This record gives sequence, C-alpha cells and structure tokens, in this order.
Amino acid sequence: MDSAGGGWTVFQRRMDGSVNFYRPWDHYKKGFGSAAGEYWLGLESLFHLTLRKKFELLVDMEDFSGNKVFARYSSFSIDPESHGYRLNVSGFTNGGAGDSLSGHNGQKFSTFDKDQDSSSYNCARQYLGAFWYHYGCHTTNPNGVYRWGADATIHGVGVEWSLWKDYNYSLKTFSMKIRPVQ
Ligand SMILES: [Ca+2]
Repeated sequence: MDSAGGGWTVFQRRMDGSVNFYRPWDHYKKGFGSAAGEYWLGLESLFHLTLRKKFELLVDMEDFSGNKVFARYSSFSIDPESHGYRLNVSGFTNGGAGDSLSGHNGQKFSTFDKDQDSSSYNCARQYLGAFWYHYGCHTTNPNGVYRWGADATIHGVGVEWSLWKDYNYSLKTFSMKIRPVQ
C-alpha cells in the first residue's frame, strides 16, 4: 500500500497464480482471496467506497524480467449493481505502461455467467476472466489466467496490459489501488 505515497486501498492483485480468478458474478460481487495475497475486494464494496468521495486509481505492474511500470488515473468510481457496476475512469498519466484502461470507461462488469459487455461474444468466457469488457472485449485483462510470461497458446487470456506487453504476455505482478483525492 506504500507505492507512490501512502493511503492506497488495493482492490485487485495478482502476484503468484495462487488464486483462481475465473469465477462467477456472485464471487466478483462479494470479493475473494486475501488482502495480503491475490485478491479481489468485491464490486459491492468498491461501489460503496467510491460513492461519497473522489478517488484516483493507480495500476502497478511488473514483468518477469523485473521491469516495473504504472498507469495512473485522476478519477475512478463505479456505478451501483443496478447499473451493472459501470466503470468511470479518466485522467490518464503515463508511468511507462501506456493507457490500456480508458477504452473500458463506461462499460458494465461482466463474468462468464453474466454477460453485460457490448461484444457479440461472451468476453469473460472468451478471455477466461471477468472485467469491464467492451465491444472488442479488452485491451487489458487483469483477472485473466495467470501465465508465466510470454504465452501465445490461447490468444489474449493472460493477465495482460496490451499497450505495454501486447496480448500474449501475462504479467508477473499486477495491482489496482485507489486513494481519495483531496
Ligand atoms: Ca456479449
């Protein structure tokens, strides 16, 4: 929680592949994993957290060669479940990662058993994850399959941030954290 100053709340983390992230809606709503390891806080908690204050978002990632980059967004919130936990993210600052998330702005959250994406595919099933998928499914897949680096066996299913490492490189660590804006 101490990267780029303190006060960050981690709501998503991948680090070792120890937790299965291919899970149904109910799990993504309530959360799973443990805060010290691989983790999803839960959409309902995330909604309530970002309801009353303005939050910024920091996305940290690292490849298997020890290179670290980030992407930062000055505004982050999600809508209530009745609006599909729609994502509101804007104000990108580049920390070397490029912007793979702004294209997901305005999308509802989808899991394999709840397809709310605007693609003709079920993106969660296609890319073995759960996310605010869009008409082309994704440019980043944080909740995809933990793969050890470069792996093109099945296209686009890894823990990916396409603007940095393209679609067939699954990152070693990946986290999404938020902090109130003063
Ligand atoms: Ca769809």
